[in-house]
Amino acid sequence: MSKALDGVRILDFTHVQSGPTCTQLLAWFGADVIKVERAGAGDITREQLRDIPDVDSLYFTMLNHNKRSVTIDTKNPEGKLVLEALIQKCDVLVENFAPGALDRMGFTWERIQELNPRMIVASVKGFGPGPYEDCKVYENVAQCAGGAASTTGFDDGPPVVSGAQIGDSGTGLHLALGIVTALYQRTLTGRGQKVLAAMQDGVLNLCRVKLRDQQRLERTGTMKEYPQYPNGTFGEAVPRAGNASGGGQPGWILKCKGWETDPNAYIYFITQAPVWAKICNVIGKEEWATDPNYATPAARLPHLKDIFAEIERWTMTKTKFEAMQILNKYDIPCGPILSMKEIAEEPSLRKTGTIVEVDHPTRGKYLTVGNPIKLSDSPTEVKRSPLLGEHTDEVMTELGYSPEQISALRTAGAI
Ligand code: CAO
Repeated sequence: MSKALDGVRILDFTHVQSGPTCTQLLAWFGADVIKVERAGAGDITREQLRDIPDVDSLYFTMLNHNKRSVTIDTKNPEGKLVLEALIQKCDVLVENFAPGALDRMGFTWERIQELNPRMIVASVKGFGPGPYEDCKVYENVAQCAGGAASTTGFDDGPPVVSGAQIGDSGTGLHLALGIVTALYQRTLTGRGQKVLAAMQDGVLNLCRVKLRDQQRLERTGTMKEYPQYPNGTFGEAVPRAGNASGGGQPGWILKCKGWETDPNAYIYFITQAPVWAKICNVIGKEEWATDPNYATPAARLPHLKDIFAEIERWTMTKTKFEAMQILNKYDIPCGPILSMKEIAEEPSLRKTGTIVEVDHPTRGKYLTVGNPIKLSDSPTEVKRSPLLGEHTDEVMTELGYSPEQISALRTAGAI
């Protein structure tokens, strides 16, 4: 079966996490992704957080599936010529170097356009144009600068960063969308263009509802679905809302049976208005369904803390899975807090290809997250990440270099 991005060639100049998540997605959709790495070392993540000595780390292998690896010294004059040949042959150049690094290498937008006017140049940077544009940025810096940290955590504690890599993987997703959109526009214009996804912007886009709340707060001085209402105080900026749902249906994380010893024996419980009567029946508080203090969403808002405490008395008598089963029978929205161990062992996720077991020549078998986006006409087959420089000769041959030329470039340290 064909793949959605068959025939698209990507010059993948990415490293660490944000850029590689983007190019991995494009590879899963069928693009030929040629990862250019520095000879001898490669992407720094190959050696970071290693669990097996001298073997590519899970950090690297889980972000670089379905790619080919070539090693080129792009600061070597002959290496630069090889890179020029690649630029002429590829459709997209994706990079997430520190600001200015590509220019310092001699590959400005103007130079790339000279070499290939159809080339799309896609970049992840920490910040867009402005006071911080020259700064290097990692995941948590973006979470802090994009509004996620100030709005995550509990009111009486410090800002908290999320385990979800919204700064890196989130921006990689944004960039991938920008790239396929630019490819589509190129079919009409014949021209390439620059695509920029700044990590601060990507995080802020995912925190859109918090900018909504900032404006609500400024207009009304309060937000009734926040745990600060009615007894706490609101300041000038959107506060941390603990586990409140952030939408119109109040929710909270509640203890389940076994919470004393299992840190994940919890369930997210949503008191969705249409099923309020059913919630009252399940927890044995039938009278709340008609009591004017509890019967309507507006009446419940000042009592949310007490309501969740009462519901928790019920959830603590059930495991999170028992509670999930019972509540779902009544269409009551809820979600068990799943540990990574439980997710890794979940058979349905294996069946859909969301969790995949991959074999690797030096590491052996390991688990990875497969393509979360499923296309019916472009199925994803997850292939192991490349060894450093594994495809240098293959790609050089495709570029038209003879074995003698390849050998000479190798001797010169260009590849
Ligand atoms: N051959 C020769 N040189 C190479 C090369 C190659 N194949 N590939 C890269 N290089 C050089 C670059 O030219 C650059 O050199 P100069 O600094 O002399 O211009 C250097 O290697 C790479 O630099 P870098 O500054 O990008 O790398 P770093 O480890 O110092 O910084 C990071 C890492 C992530 C902070 C920075 O790249 C960055 O801010 N990127 C943009 C934001 C981003 O993507 N952050 C997410 C990272 S994941 O948490």
